[in-house]
Amino acid sequence: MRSRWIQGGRRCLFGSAVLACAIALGSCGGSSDSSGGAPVIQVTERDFRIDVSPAHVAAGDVTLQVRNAGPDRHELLVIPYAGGRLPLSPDGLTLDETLFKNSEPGSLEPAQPGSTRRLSVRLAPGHYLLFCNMEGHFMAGMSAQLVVGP
Ligand SMILES: [Cu+2]
Repeated sequence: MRSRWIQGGRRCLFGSAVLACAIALGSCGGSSDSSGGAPVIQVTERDFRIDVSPAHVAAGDVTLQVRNAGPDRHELLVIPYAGGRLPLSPDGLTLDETLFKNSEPGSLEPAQPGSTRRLSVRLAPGHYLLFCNMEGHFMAGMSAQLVVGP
């Protein structure tokens, strides 16, 4: 399932395939944001996981459409991620946000279950981590990777 979405996202990057792809897959990441033409990535948060579709996108302006499927409140942070373990705060329940405060392309404050919000970010090529940093949520599994190509 996951590889099918990744393939679909890749096909959407090329010219005339965009329309066919959008029709075939509906919520394909190649579909354009009506306001600015940036590709839209569907991000679904729930207790306790995050799904990102597609998980690959071209560098540049990207719109994250973030749905909180609940049942808890969730926030979203986007940070560059080179892999490996991320440092915890002294409380032991969250990641230490002071370490990536200046490199964070974007974030959303906690939102109610059932809500859908949009976050516009400009992403350089690389790997990114999307996660919720409310107490215990990252450790419980609320993170997902997004790969941004050149
Ligand atoms: Cu959360």
